[in-house]
Amino acid sequence: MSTGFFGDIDPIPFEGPDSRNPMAFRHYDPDQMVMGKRMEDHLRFAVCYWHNFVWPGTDPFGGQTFDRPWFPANNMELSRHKADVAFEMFSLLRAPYFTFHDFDVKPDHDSFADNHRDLMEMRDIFAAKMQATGVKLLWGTANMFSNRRFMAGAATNPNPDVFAYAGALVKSCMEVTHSLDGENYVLWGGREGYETLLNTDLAQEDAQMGRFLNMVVEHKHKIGFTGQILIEPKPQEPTKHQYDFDVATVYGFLKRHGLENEVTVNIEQGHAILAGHTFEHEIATAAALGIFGSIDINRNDYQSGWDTDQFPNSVSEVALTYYYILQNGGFGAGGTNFDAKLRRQSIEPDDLLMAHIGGMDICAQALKAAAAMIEEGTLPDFVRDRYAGWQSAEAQAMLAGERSLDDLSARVLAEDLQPQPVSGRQEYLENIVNRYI
Ligand code: XUL
Ligand code: CO
Repeated sequence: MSTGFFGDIDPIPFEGPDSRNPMAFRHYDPDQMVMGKRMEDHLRFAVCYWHNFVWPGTDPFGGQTFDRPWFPANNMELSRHKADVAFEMFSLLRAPYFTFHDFDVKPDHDSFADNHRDLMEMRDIFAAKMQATGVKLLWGTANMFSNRRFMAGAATNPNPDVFAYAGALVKSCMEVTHSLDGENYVLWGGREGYETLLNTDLAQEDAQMGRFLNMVVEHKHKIGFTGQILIEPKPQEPTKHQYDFDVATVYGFLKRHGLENEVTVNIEQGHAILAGHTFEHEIATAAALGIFGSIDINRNDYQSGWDTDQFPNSVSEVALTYYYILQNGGFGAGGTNFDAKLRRQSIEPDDLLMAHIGGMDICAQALKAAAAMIEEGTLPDFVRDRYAGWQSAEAQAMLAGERSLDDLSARVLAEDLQPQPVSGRQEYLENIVNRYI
């Protein structure tokens, strides 16, 4: 039954590239086969709860701009109405998945028991709506950064009682995720970081965060949750120095605490930009380290140094995103989550729909471009050929630890080795990419 929030509207149809209908997909055709797999199964789109149904349009200089019938959602009746509209939007967009924090879906209370009771009620409501609509849960997560109890961190808080509270909250949220057949559980280190070293013990906070994540993994196995545990890196904001700075930093943390085979990463484009990386750098790094998990596809503005969470709108950027994801075998349990929000002047209900339609179309177009690059083969072949020398017996012996610096020195002298530079052909390769955009 329609809530009426979006007016009288049908699920968004696919009309093809020539369509001028703003309420139609031009590239996202869920059933279209790409490299032997349905587009929907490649992209695994998820729509997030928080930016669409919770964020009121505030910025540092101004308050609410969105006028939603469920605001302020400080009671269960409004929260239930919010859920009705949320599932209506997921269905209209034909998005196979959604994502949420506990905090997004119910009123916030001081008492853990009150929060838990409301979360359980929403879990049951979600279960019924998921059954009715076929929408699935890509990941759940706990908000451990909005309430002031978490202002000095959750797992890394100097107060052990906050650590305990955070542990209890992750237990609830992971169990809810598990009972809704969620395919992943995310931990974004919202306030796991610091503002000033003058009040911070780095070694102590690292030990706390390592133990906390080990407890999360232990609990996952205890309850039989088979989804991925994902860490979402971000270099700063809200804290000045976030501990999960980027993929490489997270990998070091996982290694240090014995978790590199248990935890993978949810990489967000905007966070990569804040870290001074490209998105594809972060994806390729995670793939190389064996910890690629999932993505948040929202981008940042390149001029402003904060997290603007905009919908993707550049095919050339996103084509490289999917190129490296496809090269790594595609998503397993992960997917493409729109952790993206409207600009605060986009106040109409259909702005929410058009933002996602545009973002999904950009991703679909980018996926097709990436698949074409792989199928044509020049780019992957070039990289393979560039390293072909490493297939020789001598090179393999160097790599396998069978040679010392003395051995290398002896051979370089004996053979009078004078290696010759070879062109990296960057412009040629960039021209090939542009053929597919
Ligand atoms: C914050 C962010 C979060 C996580 C989930 O920058 O990206 O929304 O994705 O907590
Ligand atoms: Co995110």
